[in-house]
This record gives sequence, structure tokens and C-alpha cells, in this order.
Amino acid sequence: MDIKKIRFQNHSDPRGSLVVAEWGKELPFEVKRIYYIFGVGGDQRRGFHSHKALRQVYIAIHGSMKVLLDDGERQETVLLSDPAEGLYIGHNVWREIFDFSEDAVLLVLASETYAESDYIRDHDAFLQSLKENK
Ligand code: T46
Repeated sequence: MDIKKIRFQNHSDPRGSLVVAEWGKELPFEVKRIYYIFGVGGDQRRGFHSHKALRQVYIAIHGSMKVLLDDGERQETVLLSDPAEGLYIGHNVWREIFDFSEDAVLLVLASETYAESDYIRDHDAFLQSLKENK
């Protein structure tokens, strides 16, 4: 599955922490868009889609959430709770995000600008697209 955890540069000193994610070092793509998600109720789930080309890095800037990842062959659930760590997700990976803590803020760094045409929002269509692209 095209996913990996990324550890960012963490500059902590008595004044607090400063975390850096730099393209060519920790970040595997140039960032064209950022967005963030917060205020998600405890029983709400987000995502439920894959991307045809988009690659992203998820960062739990505050609080925690879980991400279920599925490449059509296996599934894995990753807990995000460390603001000095990112979760890279390549294209063609189905994701569902859930178990947001009340204080959770999920920051997303994206390799492309927004395009609804890049989304596959139906799981059967996702599995079909994997077969067609084999
Ligand atoms: C992902 C997870 C973590 C825009 O207009 N521009 C944008 O850049 C984005 C990301 C969304 N939108 C609009 C489209 C919808 O009307 O915002 C609304 C909510 O988006 P969506 O239902 O796709 O939200 P999530 O949380 O299910 O998914 C989003 C991203 O779309 C997705 O790529 O990985 O956050």
C-alpha cells in the first residue's frame, strides 16, 4: 500500500516546539493546497473516497483521529496523534477518517489543487478502477 508515516524536524526548546516539513526532505511532493478539518463530532466519519492522482500528507496538528486505509487487497488503520508526524497517502488508496477527538484538528497538505473529477466516492467503483489499471 502506498502509505508511510513521516517524521518531521522537531525543534523543541524551553520556549516550545517548532516542527518543519520541507519539500525534498520530509515532503515527497510540492504542496499546491492546504486545508484543515476541525469540529468533527465524535461519531462522524469523513473521507470514503480514493484519489486518482492526488497525493496527500495528513497531520494531526491537535488531538487525534484514526484513518482506515484500503488498497483493495488489504486494510490498515493508523492512529494520528503526534503533530511532529505525518501520514503520506499515495493515489488509489481508499480512506475513511473517524474517531476524531473533540479537540482534533487535521491539517492536510495536498499535491494538487482541488478537482472533484479526481475523486472516486463509491467503493465498488474504486475496486473496479484498480482492476482496470492493473
Ligand atoms: C481527504 C479528507 C481528509 C473544496 O471545495 N475544496 C477542497 O480543497 C476540499 C478538500 C473540499 N472542498 C469542498 C467539497 C465539499 O463540498 O468541501 C466540501 C467537503 O469536502 P469532502 O466531503 O470531500 O470532505 P472529506 O472530509 O470527506 O474529505 C476531505 C478531502 O476531500 C479528502 O481529499 O483526504 O478531507
